[in-house]
Amino acid sequence: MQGRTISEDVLGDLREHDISQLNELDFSREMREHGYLFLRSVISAKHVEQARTEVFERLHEVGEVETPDATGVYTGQSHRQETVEDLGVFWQSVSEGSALRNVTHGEEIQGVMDAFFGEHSQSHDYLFLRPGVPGLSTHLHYDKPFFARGSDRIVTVWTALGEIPVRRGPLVVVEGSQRFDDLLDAAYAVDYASNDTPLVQVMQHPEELARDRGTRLLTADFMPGDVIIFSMSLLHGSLDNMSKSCKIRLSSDVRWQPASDPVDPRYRGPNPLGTTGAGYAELNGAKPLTSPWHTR
Ligand SMILES: O=C(O)CCC(=O)C(=O)O
Repeated sequence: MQGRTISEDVLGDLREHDISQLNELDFSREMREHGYLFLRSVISAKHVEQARTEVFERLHEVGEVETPDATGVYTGQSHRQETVEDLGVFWQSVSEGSALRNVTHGEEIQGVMDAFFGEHSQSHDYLFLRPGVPGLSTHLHYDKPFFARGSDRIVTVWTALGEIPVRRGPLVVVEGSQRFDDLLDAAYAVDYASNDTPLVQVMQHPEELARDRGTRLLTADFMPGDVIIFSMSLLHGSLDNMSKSCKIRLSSDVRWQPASDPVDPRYRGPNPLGTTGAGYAELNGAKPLTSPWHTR
């Protein structure tokens, strides 16, 4: 993680449930005690394959993946800057592909989220699609208060768009971090209205943080269509993508909330503004893919 091997003693497995157990789960207890709910096989493998193919076809057009299919092998180069007129418009069109939306906003996830909230739920239209190239990872951070301006019942839904074994840099959560009041207070104190770029990431190395707080970093070998629903108050990030075959790790994350709560208008509508007002152009995915240690 962030270039360092994590010792086995601070790594743990996410508690997992199968989608068939949905009706027996006590969602509020799971969220209170663990801050997340990890569900296997929420989205059918066929739908995930269709979404992967759709995304990687678009990345193939701009020279970033080797083949126009679901494989997702990074070429080590990009012609995106020269090929597309507007990077934000390009990324919005990739993020709004119908097969992708069928996974991230379709009936399968809608049913799970309605059950989770015990009432009709709705999602942000704005979608974070993350093609993680080898060598890259996401630093630890809380999603609160970033997305919590509309509803305080909002959660993140993170979906594995393909196999994401531990070597390929899946999501990591810090066990018990929904009770780290000092870090949560610091996250709340971030001034998003300021002109300075706010520091939302926790810069201490994840292994040291886990040791200092007597806790563990939890992850899993994710399979296509596995979903983790987590609280805005759970510290999370990802492992580094260490794929030797240059496979891109593809995932999405979208915020969901009860439909009866107000929705933050920045993330809704046909052309959502996003956090800064730049729409899809503000996302990391909108930048041409580059890897710090591409070796092919
Ligand atoms: O997938 C990742 O690397 C990070 C995901 C994340 O930060 C989120 O879902 O809020």
